[in-house]
Amino acid sequence: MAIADILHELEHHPRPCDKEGLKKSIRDALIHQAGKDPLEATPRDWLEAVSYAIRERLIERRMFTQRLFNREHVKRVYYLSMEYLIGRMLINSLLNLGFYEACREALSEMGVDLLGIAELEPDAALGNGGLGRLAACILDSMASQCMPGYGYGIRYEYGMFQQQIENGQQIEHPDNWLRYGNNWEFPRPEKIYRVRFYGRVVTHRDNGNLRHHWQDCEEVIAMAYDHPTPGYGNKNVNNLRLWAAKSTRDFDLNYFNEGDYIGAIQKKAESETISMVLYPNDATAIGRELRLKQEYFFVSASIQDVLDHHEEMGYRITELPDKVALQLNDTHPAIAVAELMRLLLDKYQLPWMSAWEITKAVFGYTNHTLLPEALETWPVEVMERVLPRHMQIIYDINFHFLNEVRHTFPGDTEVIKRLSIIDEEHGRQVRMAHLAVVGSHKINGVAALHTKLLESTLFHDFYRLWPERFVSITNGITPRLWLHQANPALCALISEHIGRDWVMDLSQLRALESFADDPKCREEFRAVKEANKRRLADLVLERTGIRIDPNAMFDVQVKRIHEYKRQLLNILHVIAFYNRIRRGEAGDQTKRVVLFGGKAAPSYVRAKQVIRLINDVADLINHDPMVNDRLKVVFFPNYDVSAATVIIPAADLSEQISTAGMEASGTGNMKLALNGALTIGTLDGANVEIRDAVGEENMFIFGLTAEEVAETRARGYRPRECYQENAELKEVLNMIGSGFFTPDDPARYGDLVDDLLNNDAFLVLADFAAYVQAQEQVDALYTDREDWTRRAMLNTARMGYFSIDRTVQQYAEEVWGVVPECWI
Ligand code: 26W
Repeated sequence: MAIADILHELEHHPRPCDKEGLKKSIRDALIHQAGKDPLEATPRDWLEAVSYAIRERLIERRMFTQRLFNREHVKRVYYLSMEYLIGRMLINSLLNLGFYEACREALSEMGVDLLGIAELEPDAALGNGGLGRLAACILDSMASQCMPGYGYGIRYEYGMFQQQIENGQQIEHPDNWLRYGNNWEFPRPEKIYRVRFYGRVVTHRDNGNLRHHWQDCEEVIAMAYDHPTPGYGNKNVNNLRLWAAKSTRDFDLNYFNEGDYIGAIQKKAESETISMVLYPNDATAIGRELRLKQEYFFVSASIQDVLDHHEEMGYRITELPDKVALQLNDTHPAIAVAELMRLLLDKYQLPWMSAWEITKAVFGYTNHTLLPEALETWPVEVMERVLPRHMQIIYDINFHFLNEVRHTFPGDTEVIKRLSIIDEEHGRQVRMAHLAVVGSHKINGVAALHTKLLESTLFHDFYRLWPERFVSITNGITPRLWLHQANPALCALISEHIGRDWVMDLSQLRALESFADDPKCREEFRAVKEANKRRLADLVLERTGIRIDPNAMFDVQVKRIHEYKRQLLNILHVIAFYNRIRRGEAGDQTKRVVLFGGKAAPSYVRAKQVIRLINDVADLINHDPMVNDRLKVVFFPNYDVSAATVIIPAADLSEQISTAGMEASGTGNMKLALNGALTIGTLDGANVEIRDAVGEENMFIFGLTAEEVAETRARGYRPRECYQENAELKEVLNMIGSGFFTPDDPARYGDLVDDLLNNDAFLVLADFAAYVQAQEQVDALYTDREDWTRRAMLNTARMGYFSIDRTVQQYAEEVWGVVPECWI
């Protein structure tokens, strides 16, 4: 009876969401949670109080959502991802919940500025780049569309490092984001699972069946932290569950009893390092044992949690595929295939074939990269030592799989070698991508071109074997963050013309097309862009001390620093443009600000060198009186989600210039085009589909296609010929190589220039001439501000397809088989 009363109370008297209700909650939280006298409260205390007030409302709705899903016995999807690049929570939660205005006024009446305190919140930067941000956009979309979707990941104590630029060079600082605590999370000390490592497998026969016992292991406890994730414009609140590593009590007792007190404490600390830090590598596999332990740690806890819930709901284990879909965000969680098999075989004692059919039916695998150095493999020796039972299972999976291959391709021994989960050629390695493909019923690329390349190159043999498993699901971005939140001025303008429904149905933006021909609307659109540019100019001044002119064209390349993304090509053009200015050949009066932002992996020497080169070039150009503000170069330090929300709405030109065939999709390209930037880009990743959507005439496409890149390489590419043939390129490379930008250290970029002339693995020189030509077209168009604005508006109007909601609907229909379940 008492419980029923509580439920009744919760249902009929939830926390009020009007201004007065919020005010009371904030005041109470300030005093009773933060423990602060309002007379002495600092802005950070107010931030703490507001987040408490909001989370009370989030958790109530979370409970209703969960009860609804349980009552309706829905099928659920669990998204397994090592990374979630979320950013700040406060404004996003308020906007999604619809409390923004009420909260702003409530605070304002207490003398507090909402946007001011929101700035104090640290970014949750539990991801590297595209893959982690995609996971965060997918969570927002699942909640907004009432999908029974759950995120699982790791609660890293330290997220993506903070980048500082010192003397032009990147310095990394630890990201201690939990320093002031985290009010958005609910620790669940009772939600704990044991995760085992090492040990050995003992086999015995039981009624003729082989049984396996994994014993003498080291154990770590995974403890859950829940992060309620509100949908937009509904009452749905989903959950992101992140696991933190804690040492076990058994573990403590064993070691303490041996009398080695200090040693015991040390071991305890070691076991807790599993969730300590995010590896900051975005495109090179990390061969460290700790990384494998991170991967298994969160996968094991998540799958135990999923199966526990399945049992609690009273379902049979054979019903798993009717109730559960598990999505692998790249291969990082691919060990999940072996872990589920282990539980089905050793715990539930299912026969091999039923266990395998269940496993394949629940998993889907998304590939995010073709780069060979990013493909994860683990030495068999390491896998055997860290996860001995899983290694046995992988061998068994491989045995059954290769029999199927032999059946399909009789007598073809080469195909066996190529397809085997074990790579025998490079010192016996487990290929995690092969495990993921073999264990999944659907495999998807993240853009049309990327999927085509998966089918024709990386996974070609798998494609021949199982063409029906391959699907293409082009990435998307959440309009809630990347338009509604990041660009309030443009939102207001859009909604004035076409209403507000575009936030949940981005295809409605198409109705803006006709406004592009209206001079008054163009004027308004331009005014919005100019205001956003002023906002960015202020931030650039604050962060770098560089003054930029909001009337200049803002040319933006923001993304991780990687050779294939070719920030180098951009800076080569900057230098060529600078030379034209010096010679009085730069033609019209277009002013440009070229802004770079992005982090280099700490061990990626060449990427760090590129950052330094950009800063060296910037330093010289920005101080050359001859340039006289025609050109400014900015390296924006510590590019993160929060910086992106200011930079992207202010961009005129979006640089998407990767070597064709190497960028799986890109999502920054979508954010920039949606916010009315014109793209200069290669036909790579989703750029191809962006071209189809916005029209080739509203973009600047240049350079070799993926096919031409492959041909050029096959023919034997000789970059030095490009240098010999192009006087402008020659001048630029000579300047860098001879120390024009670094007179105190003229040899600094000698090796970089040598590498461009002799190797140039990313075809920078091959695309240089075409890129410079495309940039001339950019300059020419920018002088016609009316036509530029018209095309910018058409970009915004035609980007609806790239909503993450469309992406998630495709996953739901083509991979997961889940349907929305909404309460009002
Ligand atoms: C194991 C080390 C490691 C870590 C992360 C290797 C590879 C990765 C990711 C696959 C890198 C990544 O973020 N990939 C990006 O994923 C985005 C979302 O699908 C795409 O838009 C980008 O094109 C792709 O580079």
